[in-house]
Amino acid sequence: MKLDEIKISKAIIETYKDKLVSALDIDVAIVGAGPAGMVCGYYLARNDRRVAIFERKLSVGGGMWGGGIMFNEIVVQEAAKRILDEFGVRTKSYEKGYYTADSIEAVSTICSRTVKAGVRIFNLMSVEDVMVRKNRICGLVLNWTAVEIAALHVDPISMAARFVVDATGHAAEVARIAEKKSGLKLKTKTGRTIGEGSMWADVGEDTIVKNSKEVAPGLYTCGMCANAVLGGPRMGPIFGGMLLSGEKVAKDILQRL
Ligand code: 48F
Repeated sequence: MKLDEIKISKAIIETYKDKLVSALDIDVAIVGAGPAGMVCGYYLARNDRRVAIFERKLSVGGGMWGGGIMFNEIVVQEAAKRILDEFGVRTKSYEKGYYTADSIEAVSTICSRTVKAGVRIFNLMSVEDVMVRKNRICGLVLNWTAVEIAALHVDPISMAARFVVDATGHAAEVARIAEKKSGLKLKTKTGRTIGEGSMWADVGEDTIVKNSKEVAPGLYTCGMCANAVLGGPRMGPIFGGMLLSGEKVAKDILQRL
């Protein structure tokens, strides 16, 4: 059989078009395919919810690939090891309560299991705005990252979701957009994003799970974003809190769907 370039092109365009159209009205839209966003999506999809993740970059994985200072190993604590076990990421015991994992294995395995659970991940797409109806976040406004980088004057498209999860890491981009543009008061001490504090792994890891919650009607914080929005220390290359946060947000949303 001779291969036909036009057929190859049509196959990509038509299949992608169907995938994108089917993600325009779903249960949960997650912004950011870092570890927290992917784990959150995995648990939702495992429970048959319709989930999509929109990721700005070409690659998924956020800050996990680089371990600490580009030494590609991550650390997880006892409380979160069971999540890596569930995904099939191999760990090594370092000292009592401290486990390491190869960050390349961790990202690739979490991503693979997340996609196979049914989550559609759209890379190269940036979230530039939210949709708000009746004082509730109910969707996202999307554009190609290439458009964003080139600062082209090209209008975005919109999608609807019953819940939106901000898993954009330190930047807390969706919560900041909501704060600036939606007129909604965030459920924080000040009604606004508080910002993250200096490194303190022990407190940060604990706080992040508590801070993973609904911060405006329809909008949840997840992963590092939770401490950036509600206030809490950063924690560096220990990733248990990210995994536990993703799991918690998924559980909370499942109770409401
Ligand atoms: O930063 P990231 O890995 O967030 P996380 O899952 O994990 C945090 C850790 O990596 C690390 C840490 C551990 O102690 O503190 O920083 O909370 O992943 C966030 C992803 O969101 C994407 C970004 O490219 C990254 O892959 N992202 C950020 N803003 C947008 C976005 C946006 N507006 N639209 C789409 N994707």
